[in-house]
Order: sequence, then structure tokens, then C-alpha cells
Amino acid sequence: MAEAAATIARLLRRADDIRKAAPARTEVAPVREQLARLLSEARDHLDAVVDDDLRLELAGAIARRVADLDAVEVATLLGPSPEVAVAPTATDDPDRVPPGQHLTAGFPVLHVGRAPDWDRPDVRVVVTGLVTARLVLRFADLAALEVVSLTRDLHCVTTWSRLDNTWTGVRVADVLARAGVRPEATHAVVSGYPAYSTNLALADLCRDDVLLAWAHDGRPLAREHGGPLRLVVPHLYGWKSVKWVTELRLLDREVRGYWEERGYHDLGDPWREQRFRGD
Ligand SMILES: Nc1nc2c(c(=O)[nH]1)N[C@H]1C(S)=C(S)[C@@H](COP(=O)(O)O)O[C@H]1N2
Ligand SMILES: [Mo]
Repeated sequence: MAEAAATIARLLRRADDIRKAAPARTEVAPVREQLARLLSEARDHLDAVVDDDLRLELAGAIARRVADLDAVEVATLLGPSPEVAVAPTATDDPDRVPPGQHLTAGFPVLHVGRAPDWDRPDVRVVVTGLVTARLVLRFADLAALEVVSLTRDLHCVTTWSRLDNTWTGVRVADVLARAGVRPEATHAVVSGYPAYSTNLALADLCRDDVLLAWAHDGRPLAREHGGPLRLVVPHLYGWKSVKWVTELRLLDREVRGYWEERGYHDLGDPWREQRFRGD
């Protein structure tokens, strides 16, 4: 039985070593798989630990590391992204490129899960929460608002930046004005396909250059980049720019979204390098 506890302790130490090395790795899936295997092996030894307190303690230690598997993904994402071509740092203009960022050659595609098979007729954006009128907007409802084009840089927390993206769409502020913002509203959660979301202060969401966009560089927004409709929040890291938007929910408090729940910063200002909570 002492042997079982020692075996578990050894497996957990190995898992922790791999976990610590994770930020340097570029492949997320193998790290996760390796950790999941070690942790399930550790769990297999639990029954052989006779002492109740020790067994409970070890079970807790394993459970915490299982819960941490998502955080491994976060840490790994902060390393250089494998699909991204990075231009030499020497060409980076410090006035355009925030600290720790590098220019990319192409336009990387980054999202959790799979892109939906949607076209413009499939667009439905629910505006809900602390609004005077809950709305379900179709593409035509959105396109009937004032159409805006603007050019902004996109900074992903995984360290790539793509300059001079021209986005065409409507201001979120105009969409929210149609629904009527209740005075108690201070924050929003914006959701997108399939179960993605992010939290934003209402003031950030209502800036003049925050759009629901359907075109990029003068062409219909490609599906992999969030087409038919995505949020664009140019002054914050890219994870705030929800692709395949489904819902804007206004709240009187901050409720964390997908990445924020996994340790990303609530605000995410690239110029202050707010990658993780506490940065
Ligand atoms: N629905 C959804 N939107 C998302 C994401 C996601 O995983 N799901 N990833 C975000 C992240 S981390 C970034 S950097 C940008 C990337 O946009 P791009 O794929 O058009 O470059 O989309 C954001 N929007
Ligand atoms: Mo990102």
C-alpha cells in the first residue's frame, strides 16, 4: 500500500514536470494526452492506498491536475503558434506592434472547435440580458444600420499580430442602441459558435471601432475567420473578437468567458501585455 502511494506520487511528479515544460512546446494535443495518461494511471493505483486520509488527499491531488488540463492548453498557446509564419523582429514597428508581439506573413486562423457551416441567411444574433427589448437580429436587420469600414491591427495573445485589416460591418453601439441598454448594465458576454464566449466591459464593447463585421479587406468574411459575422474589438487581444457571433448579453457584473475562465486576463489590453490574469 505504501508502494501504491509512492507510485502515485512519482506519477504526479512526472506530470508536473511535463506541465512545467508545456509553455515551451508547440504541440498542444500530445502534451494533454501524455498528462491525461499519467493521471489516469495514477488513478488506477488509488484503490491500493489503504489509509483513507492519504487516499483522499491523493485523489484530490489527481483531480486538481485533471482540472488543470485546460490550463495546459492555455500555457501552450502562449508559446509560438506552429501554423504561423513569423517575420523577423527587426521589421517590427514598435509603434504598431505591442510588446511581445511579432508580425505574421499571412492571416492565421485560430479557434476552438470547428467552424460552423453558416451563410448569411443563418445569422441570428440574440441581444439579451439588461436591455429594454430583447432582439433577435437577422443579417438584413444588421445591414440596415449604418455600415462602417475601418482599418485596424489584430493582436493575438499567442504573439502574432496582423496589421491593416479593413473590416466592414456595423457598430455594436448601434446594435445595442436598438435594443436599449438598461442603466444597470456594466458588462457583456458575447458568445459565438460552438460554445465560445468572452467578457467585455460595456465601455469597451461600445467604442466607435468595435464592429459586428461581415467583410474583411473588401471581401465577404471567410468562414474560417468568422464569416458570416464576427465581432471585432481591435483595441484588445484577438480572443475578444468572437467569430460566428450568436449572442450579446448585457449584465450588471463581469461574468468570465471561455478563455477568461481558463486564466486569461479579463481586459486583455495588448499594449499593457495583459495576457494572463495578474499581468
Ligand atoms: N467563436 C470563436 N471565436 C474566436 C475564437 C474561437 O476560438 N472561437 N478564437 C479567438 C482568437 S484567440 C483569436 S486570436 C481570433 C482569431 O481570428 P482569426 O482566426 O480570424 O485570425 O479569433 C477569436 N475568436
Ligand atoms: Mo488569439
